[in-house]
Amino acid sequence: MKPSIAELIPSTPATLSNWIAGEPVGPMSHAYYMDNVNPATGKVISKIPRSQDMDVQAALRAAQSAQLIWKKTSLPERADLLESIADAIEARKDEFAQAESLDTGKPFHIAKNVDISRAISNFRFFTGAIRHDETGCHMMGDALNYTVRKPLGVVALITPWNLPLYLLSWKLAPAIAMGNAVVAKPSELTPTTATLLAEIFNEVGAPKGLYNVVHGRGIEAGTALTNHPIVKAISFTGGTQTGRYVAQSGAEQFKKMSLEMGGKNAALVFEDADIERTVQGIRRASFLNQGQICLCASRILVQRSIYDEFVAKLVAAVQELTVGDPQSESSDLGALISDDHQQKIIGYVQSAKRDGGKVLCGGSIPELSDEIRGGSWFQPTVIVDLPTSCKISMEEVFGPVVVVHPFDTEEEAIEIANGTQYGLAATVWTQNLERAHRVSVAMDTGLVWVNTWLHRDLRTPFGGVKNSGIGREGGHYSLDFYSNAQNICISLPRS
Ligand code: TXE
Repeated sequence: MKPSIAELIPSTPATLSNWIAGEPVGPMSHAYYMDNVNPATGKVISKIPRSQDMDVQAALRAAQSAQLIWKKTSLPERADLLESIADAIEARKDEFAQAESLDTGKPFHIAKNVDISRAISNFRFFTGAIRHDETGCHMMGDALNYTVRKPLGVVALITPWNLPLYLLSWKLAPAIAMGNAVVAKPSELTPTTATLLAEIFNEVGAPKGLYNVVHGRGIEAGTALTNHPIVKAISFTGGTQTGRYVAQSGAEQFKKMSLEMGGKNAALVFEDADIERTVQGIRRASFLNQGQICLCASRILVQRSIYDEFVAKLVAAVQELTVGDPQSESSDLGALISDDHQQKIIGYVQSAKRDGGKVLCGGSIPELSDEIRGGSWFQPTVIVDLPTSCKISMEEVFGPVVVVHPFDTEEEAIEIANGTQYGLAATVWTQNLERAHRVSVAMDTGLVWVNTWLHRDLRTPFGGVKNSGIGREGGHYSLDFYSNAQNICISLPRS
């Protein structure tokens, strides 16, 4: 039988280490440890190092030494290592899923079937990508050009709390596949799976220092990393304001940068959509992971002729969602990441009410059992009757809250959808193929899904425009980002 959440919380919090050169090490300024809280219960589950400049420098030096060896390995050798990492995570899948669920408050079954499954797929995908990759070759009449991809050196991976291992592995697998060594700075709110992964690297015999982990606050450990000249590229996923700081510090030294930031994603529902399928699709797009995915739909735009019917069906479907114990298979939603985040979401719902919004379901903290009452919870919430320009419709809430707005024409829907500072993803719900294409290309976003959401082929370009980000990752876009392309031109004089 699965243990209860109370049984999983240690009576004395464990102490997590940084991982530098293949060894677990504490912070050099011994005194500083930070609490890692289980957001479902509010209890401290571990203590993490509050790393500073010196810790980051040690990790960077370890990465630099490892990279000198690693860059000499062949692509098939790297592919073998990636594959063995995927196998080793798979062998400890439940352990990883439990750690992710405890750190984030998300249901265990979602951590296992979404987060950890995808982390394994990321390593497997880039195994295949480098085994089958081709680079360019351009023939001239009297010369041959060919392109080689060269490693960058040491890269910094800064990752958020919403999909901790999923997003870290999305960056880490192509980074090492291309011959780089890595220093990772996971979110201070979700440090555990990045740490477990360091054990896996040792288990499979990776060079010591290929993957280093430095825990701590963004403003300390994060900036020490982004400012350091050893770091040749930064891949960051997180909030837009943080991305701005990261970009500023990286720009000074012309580091390569991939920034994946916030979103305020619109779902455009046309009167010719398959309503049942659309309701199910939008419910998933809005509330998976408690709405804490940068791709989640948070503004639902519905054509007026079907507005009342659609809203009624959406609300009924949302009311069927179960919020509760992350250990239970029947929980659809778990806890939010923290009390601070819960307060931020409550603030947005209050602002919506002040702007005249009507809360049709949710809008408050759910009733919960004693075991989890101390956590950071919020009900899935649907709000209507708001102007499209109000605060909650323009800013990223990053929680289980959606607003629904009616529209009359296609042009109006496009204008509302594109009317924010963000441009990450959109979904279009229609059975008219021409409209699907016409509206999709009109979206100022990096990604559009038609009649689906989070349907991912890992070869495709992933990233946003406007304040949602710069750069693309996925397939050869990742291989390009984590390497420098070099063209070699060989003269072939005509005899
Ligand atoms: O993320 P931060 P936060 C959005 C979401 C959320 C908001 C803030 O709206 O409410 O961002 O979340 C590290 N230099 N997203 O504050 O701060 C930090 O330690 C270098 C969207 O939790 O952006 C962590 O490892 N690094 C999002 C990482 O950056 C710094 C996912 C992300 O943290 C740093 C998460 C600095 N100055 C939040 N400051 C998405 N796009 O999926 C912080 N960090």
